[in-house]
Parts: sequence; C-alpha cells; structure tokens
Amino acid sequence: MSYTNILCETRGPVGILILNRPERRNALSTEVMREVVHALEQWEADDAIGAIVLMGNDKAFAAGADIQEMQNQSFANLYLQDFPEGRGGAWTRVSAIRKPIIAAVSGYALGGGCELAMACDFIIAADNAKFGQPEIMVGTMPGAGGTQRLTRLIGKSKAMEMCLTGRFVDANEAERAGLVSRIVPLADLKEEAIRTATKIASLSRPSVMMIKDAVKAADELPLTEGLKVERRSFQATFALEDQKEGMAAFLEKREPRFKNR
Ligand code: CO8
Repeated sequence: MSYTNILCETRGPVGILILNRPERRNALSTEVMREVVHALEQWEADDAIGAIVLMGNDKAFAAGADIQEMQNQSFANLYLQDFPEGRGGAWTRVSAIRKPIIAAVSGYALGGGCELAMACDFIIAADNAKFGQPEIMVGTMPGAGGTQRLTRLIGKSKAMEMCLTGRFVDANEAERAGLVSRIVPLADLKEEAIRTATKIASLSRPSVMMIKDAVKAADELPLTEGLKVERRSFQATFALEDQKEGMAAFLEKREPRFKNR
C-alpha cells in the first residue's frame, strides 16, 4: 500500500511513522487513520521491528479528527459504525498493537490527536507541545478516550477542566500533570524518541511485550487482578532464555545477548 498522508521510515529495529498532512495540521481523517493502522500492523508483523515512534511535524502532532469530514455526519451513521472504535475500527486496532509505541509530540496534540498520543504507550514531548481536548469548542466532546484515558492519566480535576473548557496545556504543565513522560528540546525530539525506542527494541522482546500488557492492565483491572497479571507474567519470564541470559550477563559483568525467546 502506498501512503499519501503518512511517511514511514525504519532505523534499525525502530519503525518511525510521521503523520504528514501539514496543510490540515495532520487532522486525522478516515484515510489518515487507515494508513496509520496499516503501517502499524505491518511493523507488528515484522520480526525486524521491536518498537515504534509515532510523530507529526514541528507545528502539529495532530489537530484532532478532521472537522470537515465529520461536520455532516449523522448520529445514526456514527452509531451504526460505532465510530471511532467499532469492531475492526482504526482506534481498536491501534490499541491492539502489542509492540511498544512512543508518541513523540511537537506542536498541537488536540482532540483526536491528544487521544492518539494517549493511545500510545508513553509520550515524549517537545518543549513547544500543546495538548488539549477542545471538542467542546466545536459543539461536541472527546470520542476516542479523551474523557477516560486523560482522566486516568492526570486525574479528574484537570481532565474535567480541559474537556469542559478546551484549555490547552503546554509541555511543562503536561509533564507536571503526568501526561508526558518527559520534555526535550524540539530539535532533539525525533532523535531522542528513536534513541529510546532503539533501547527498548534491544531488550528481550517477550519481556517487553509482557510489561506493556501488564502496565495496560493497570488501567483496566482492579488492583488484585492487575497484580495477578503482573505476577503470572513475571513468573512466565523465567521460561525465557532471555531471562537466563540477562541474569547471567549481569553476574558475569558483560552485556546480555537477547534472542527474543
Ligand atoms: N480538522 C480539519 N481541518 C483542520 C483541523 C481539523 N481538526 N485543524 C486545522 N485544520 C485546518 C484549518 O481549517 C486550516 O485550513 P485552511 O488552511 O484551509 O484554512 C489549516 O488546517 C491550518 O489551520 P489554522 O490556520 O487554524 O492553523 P493555526 O496554526 O493558526 O492553528 C490549531 C492551529 C490551533 C490546531 C487550529 O487549527 C485548531 O484549533 N484546529 C482545530 C482543533 C480542534 O478543534 N480539534 C478537535 C477536533 S474534534 C475531535 O477531535 C473529535 C475526536 C473524536 C474521535 C477521534 C476520531 C479521529
């Protein structure tokens, strides 16, 4: 499939997906999301790829769903498709990717753009990043996790204020609130995200994927159940050659050679 709205590159074991619709501030049309899902699923199936970076351009990660495309949608149509999730829908498929995805956010991450960043595993923000859920300003509301993931990440008070007023928060406020893992200078964003993804991709892939699963379970399960998922996965890592190698390498004071099994 050739893409018109995204650019894809690889750097060693890292897939780099760049949203590339700058004239619309990377607004997430159906077509953009179709291409995003296609690229992510290609990398998911590619043994050579161990982690993914999802980014936009300096001005915008993504300014939300495509308002032009959505404007004349009907309730019946959205309901019947269960937009934007739906069975086999784009957002469900992004959330189902099992390899780690880092969102590298510069510029605006608004509405569906903020929701897409939050659907990734963690966010590294450039110092010019601005996050917001401004759907209320166009008479609607977040529909792809803005009221749910944002509230879990930053708590009710700030999430409620952002969703009710549409106020943007800058990178510093987002970091203080726990929305982003850290802030880097804009000029360093891409390289820093790739460096981080390369580090993750160099580690034991099954253990990495079990960690992703277990951390995601913390959002979805009561504590006792989540702790059980963690414990079972921890125990399962002892069936891996990588665990034996990792611990042997530590004790022998050498670098481990992981084989992803
Ligand atoms: N949809 C469609 N077009 C857009 C969008 C968008 N979300 N955002 C920007 N554009 C277009 C503008 O209309 C403009 O087009 P034109 O050149 O033809 O006039 C072009 O991009 C450039 O935009 P601006 O001139 O406004 O650029 P600025 O740098 O001055 O401002 C902003 C950038 C602040 C990002 C501003 O464009 C803006 O406020 N955009 C809208 C943000 C917004 O309201 N987002 C929420 C949308 S609703 C939503 O996301 C619901 C989510 C539901 C589920 C998710 C499904 C994907």
